[in-house]
Amino acid sequence: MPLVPPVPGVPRVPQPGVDLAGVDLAGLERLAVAVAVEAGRLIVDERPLHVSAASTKSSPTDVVTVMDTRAEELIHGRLLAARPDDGILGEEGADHRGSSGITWVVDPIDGTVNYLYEIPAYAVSVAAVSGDPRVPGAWQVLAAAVADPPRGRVFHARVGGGARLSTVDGALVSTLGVGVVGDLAGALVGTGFGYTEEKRRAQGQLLLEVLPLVRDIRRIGSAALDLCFVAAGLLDGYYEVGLNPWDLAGGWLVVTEAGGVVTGPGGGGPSDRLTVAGNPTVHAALAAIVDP
Ligand code: LIP
Repeated sequence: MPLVPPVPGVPRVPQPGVDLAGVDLAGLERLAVAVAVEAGRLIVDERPLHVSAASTKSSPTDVVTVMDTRAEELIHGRLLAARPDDGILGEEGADHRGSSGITWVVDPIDGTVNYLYEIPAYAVSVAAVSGDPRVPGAWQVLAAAVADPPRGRVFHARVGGGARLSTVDGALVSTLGVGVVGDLAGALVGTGFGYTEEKRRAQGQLLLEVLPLVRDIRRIGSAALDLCFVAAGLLDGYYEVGLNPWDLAGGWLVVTEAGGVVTGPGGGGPSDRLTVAGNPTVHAALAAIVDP
């Protein structure tokens, strides 16, 4: 018996062994929202006049700024002060295994290149998960927040609690629901690309398969926002190869709590090998192309 009742049409990653009965899901969501909003304020209000790439990671285009690091340090500190027994896995190096069975998966700035270029499409993603997010298919998101600092908004959700868009001051903007487009030819589809030549060649080949069959493609530059835009009906579908757990964790739950479907290879959990999202109809049609 799954710990969380299944929702028809929404594949659930096998439940890792955390008994949700004792978990304050609403409290986790509140904490995720508070920390994501505070980090969002930091990266906007304290942005140096000239942000530069402090260093690069997987390739010369995979940049990290001083603000990525500062935001992750803030998030790490706030979460462990509130919940010292939890684990943390962050894009900029936080990797702390806790004892509570809950791990926070954090992307301090998702859409770093957009942030570097002052393109207003970046997010702060903070998600509480059960299981081990380092192992594809062995974890599930319990509560999450994706702050959209340029717009002063935050997407948030908890298992069984629905998905919402609020202002950073806590006012509800809307309850989220995926779009109703019923066929791929009418679907606006988001995607993204990795940072290495080899990955991009493969991603380009896959795009050649998808592009002729959909309404249009949008490359927003933040997986967290892509997924939240699917939840809000601003995109009808999204797929990407090469995401890290921190890119996708927050948006994954926002989509499924908004009535959408998010899967990875073979219909399992989303992973670095593949993430596909959409309303159930668009998701199925898109997955048939990108996950034959
Ligand atoms: C980004 C992802 C995006 C992907 C970019 C990049 P980052 O994450 O959110 O979907 O297409 O290449 O990986 O590196 O800005 O945190």
